[in-house]
Amino acid sequence: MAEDEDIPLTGKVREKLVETKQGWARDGRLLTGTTSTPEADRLPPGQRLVTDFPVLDLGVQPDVSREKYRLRIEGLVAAPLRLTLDEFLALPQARRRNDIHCVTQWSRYDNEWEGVPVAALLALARPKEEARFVALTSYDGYTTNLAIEDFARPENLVAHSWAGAPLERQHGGPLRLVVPHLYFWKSPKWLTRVELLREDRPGFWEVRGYHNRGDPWMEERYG
Ligand SMILES: Nc1nc2c(c(=O)[nH]1)N[C@H]1C(S)=C(S)[C@@H](COP(=O)(O)O)O[C@H]1N2
Ligand SMILES: [Mo]
Repeated sequence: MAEDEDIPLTGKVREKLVETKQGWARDGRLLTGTTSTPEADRLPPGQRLVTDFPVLDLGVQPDVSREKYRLRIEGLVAAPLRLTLDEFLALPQARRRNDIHCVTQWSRYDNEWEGVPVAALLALARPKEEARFVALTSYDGYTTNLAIEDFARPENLVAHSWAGAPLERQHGGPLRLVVPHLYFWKSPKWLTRVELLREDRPGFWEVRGYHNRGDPWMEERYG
């Protein structure tokens, strides 16, 4: 870990909201007990479609200056990266369109993202063979974790735009991860650090009762 910039959870976290969601996890709320596949059902079990774009976070939307923003890829990599926003934007850009599924039951179809594929970032950083997991940290102190296979999927982007415009701060701008095959809590907003690890390191919601992987079609809401 790079201790110089460890990011604490900011003090104004909406404790009530966290307690409520943690309670739902404890009680297994929202579970339908059915499973499906993306091929069979575009909408995962227990989800309902929305057309607006809800905002969910811990209550703090960090305002990091564009000059100070860094995206770091470190840990078990041959070539650690520490990109400024300008350096990030100078990398080859890609577009993806996908659906997002939040564990609190809303899904939103056809989101258009632009950014840099995770696979391209990993090709630059060159993970060591023993790297099995990633721990992701954001500027609000939020953390989440992924197996490297889930992180490296070709559809995943570190996105800076949504629907043709710069990603709004409330949705994670300037940079957020988008991992559309898992519940949206696995897509951190204001992403700043990707740490490649040998051992898994559960993040904010994962230690509060959420599932470690979060496949919406398997209804992996809670652990
Ligand atoms: N940094 C950060 N990223 C986060 C969160 C958060 O609290 N902080 N919440 C997660 C959750 S639970 C969801 S559903 C989505 C919501 O993204 P949105 O606000 O753009 O809809 O962001 C995820 N990424
Ligand atoms: Mo969520």
